[in-house]
Amino acid sequence: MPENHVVTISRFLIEQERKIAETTTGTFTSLLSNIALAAKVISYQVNRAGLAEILGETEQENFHGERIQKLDLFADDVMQKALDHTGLITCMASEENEFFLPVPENFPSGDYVVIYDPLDGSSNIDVNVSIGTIFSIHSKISDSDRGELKDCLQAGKHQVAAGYVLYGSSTMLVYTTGAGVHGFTLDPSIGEFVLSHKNMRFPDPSRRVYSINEAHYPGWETGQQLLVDYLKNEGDFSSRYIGSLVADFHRTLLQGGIFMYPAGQGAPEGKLRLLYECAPIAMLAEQAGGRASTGARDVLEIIPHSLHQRIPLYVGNREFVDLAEDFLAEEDSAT
Ligand code: AHM
Ligand code: MG
Repeated sequence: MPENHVVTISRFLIEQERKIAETTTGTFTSLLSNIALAAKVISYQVNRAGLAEILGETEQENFHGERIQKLDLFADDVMQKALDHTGLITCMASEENEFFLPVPENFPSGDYVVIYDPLDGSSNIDVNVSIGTIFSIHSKISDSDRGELKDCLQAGKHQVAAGYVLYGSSTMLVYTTGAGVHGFTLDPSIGEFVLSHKNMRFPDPSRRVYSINEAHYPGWETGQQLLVDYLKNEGDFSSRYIGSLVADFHRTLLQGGIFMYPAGQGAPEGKLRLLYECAPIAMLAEQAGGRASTGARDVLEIIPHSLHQRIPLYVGNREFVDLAEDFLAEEDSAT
């Protein structure tokens, strides 16, 4: 018999919160609901990007020296406005901003810190390839009413929640609060995120897929080169690479495998940002039975030294991440 009810994200959040806390305050539910609202607004604009003159670059450069895409700017603004007035957070940090953002004085302040990459994979916007939003939530640790830098610079293992929104053939919101990973698909007919993937886990690694930008092969350390040589020659792996972290990670989570963005020539620390990209993805991976490493240590253990710190990333099925570490360590000890 067909199910005659849908489980919306709001309902699921309330039920989850009830299970965890004896006296539920609804604070956390409200925070994630605001992020879900921002996701819907961004999704709508992403879907009509070709029609709405919102494709392409602005005249502005960000502090990384990159031309800001119009949709980047839009998504950043939507995230900020969805969160700043809620009274739930003390400050935010966005990949698009050099400094952290204290909640404006005209709004009440709360106990959480939200860190986000408003639109990851910007280079894919204009060619209609999947992009995403990534978020990470911490409890504040300073006494300051409007947050301090140290509230943002916490190790990933202290995240209280993390997730992403994938703007793909459908829009999905996937999150964890430390009790499994759950995925919701946006049903455009009712404008709600509906539970579609409960308790997501990396599958058995029978499907062996590696995901990496292999054009950087000549600039990699020998251990990294040997690892990829092994995966394709002896490991019997296939390869997939979209160039959008959210989409590449989502596929890896659903189908198994390993995603890698190593250090290399021109990117000695790797490309991906610890706070906005790697730490939230690492929490999701661990909650789904996998793991995330820099190639030498667990991503969730790293205490950030700065907001825009970059690290190498290896994430996916536990055994494949362990294997990558072995290759990199072997080469390290040989040199
Ligand atoms: P961005 O934050 O500027 O969009 O860059 C991050 C993106 C990731 O989504 C993706 O994994 C990576 O850059 C792809 O980089 P490359 O084009 O070097 O393969
Ligand atoms: Mg990014």
